Amino acid sequence: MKVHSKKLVLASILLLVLTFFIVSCGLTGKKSSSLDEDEEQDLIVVGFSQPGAESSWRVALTDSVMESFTEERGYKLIYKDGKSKQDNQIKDIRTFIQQDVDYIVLSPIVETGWDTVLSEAKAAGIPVIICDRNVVVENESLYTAFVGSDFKAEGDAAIAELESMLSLEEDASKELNIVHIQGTIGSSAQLGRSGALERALEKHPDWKVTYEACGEFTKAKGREIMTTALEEVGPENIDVIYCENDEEAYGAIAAMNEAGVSYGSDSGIKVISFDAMNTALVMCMEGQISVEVECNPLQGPYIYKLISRLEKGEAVPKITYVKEQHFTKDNLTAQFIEKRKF
Ligand code: GYE
Repeated sequence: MKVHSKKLVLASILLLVLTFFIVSCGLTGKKSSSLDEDEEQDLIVVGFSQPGAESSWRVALTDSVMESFTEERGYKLIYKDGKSKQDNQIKDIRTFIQQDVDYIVLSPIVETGWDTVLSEAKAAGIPVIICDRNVVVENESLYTAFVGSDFKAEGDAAIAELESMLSLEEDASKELNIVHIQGTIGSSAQLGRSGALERALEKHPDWKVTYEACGEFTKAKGREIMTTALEEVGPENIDVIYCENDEEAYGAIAAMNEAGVSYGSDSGIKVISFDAMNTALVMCMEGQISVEVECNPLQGPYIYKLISRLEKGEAVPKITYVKEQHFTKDNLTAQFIEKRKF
């Protein structure tokens, strides 16, 4: 009997401890997970589709958007990198729709081919903000707003700077041979910047493009294209390199260094570039790059403002262009570059 009751007491204690353990575990587990869910439910979810990470400019855009949509401000940002393929971006948008995000922010790799997936987002009632590059769709109501650059204005600014530089030269009427390194074909950035050069060629019969290829906005491609251009047309037949972003300019400059070709504002080949990242601005200040047209990647705050307004039920402008300027070595100082964020 004695042994029996001892066993019984021990078993009951064990049971009690076990029950307590299970209940407390269950309780804390449930409590913390339901708290997380509550917190998560309060966050506004934004799906951000980037075309890739081809340039430091794009990394700056990603950072700017991420810094704007933080949990402290009540947002959850889901970031997706399309690895330089439109198909991947379309899949990423479909994933956002399945996840029932509150907003989609899309930086489209090219302008066309978005009608179907944007119709799906619209049918799901998810507002889409297009940023950086724009889209061309049959029905403008497929997206809520666009925030980004005026690429036509950027291209025109580059050409105007080049024209004014040439007008100061002694032999102002001489033929001008241009190497044109294009960005991703069909992207707004390429179309706007190439368009300005094309118009300039029509206006100046003595301007010629002696070599043209697509550099995909990367340094590696820029270098490859410039190496081939130097071999095929020769440095003596190149006066200007029109690079559609800084990465391509860095690549073209590397190719010229390798070949021992001189470049710069004062003598040699003139390099024209877009983005005006700080590294490139230093090169511009030092005279290695002749013209830098700014493309502002700090678009996060603009998108944040738009979404905040939409949250309040306010109307937003369909198009917002970010502020941009352009530079030559005459309007750059080290202090100015130091203060800049990109
Ligand atoms: O110039 C380039 C980037 O779309 C404005 O894409 C953007 C361009 C930018 O890769 O560096």
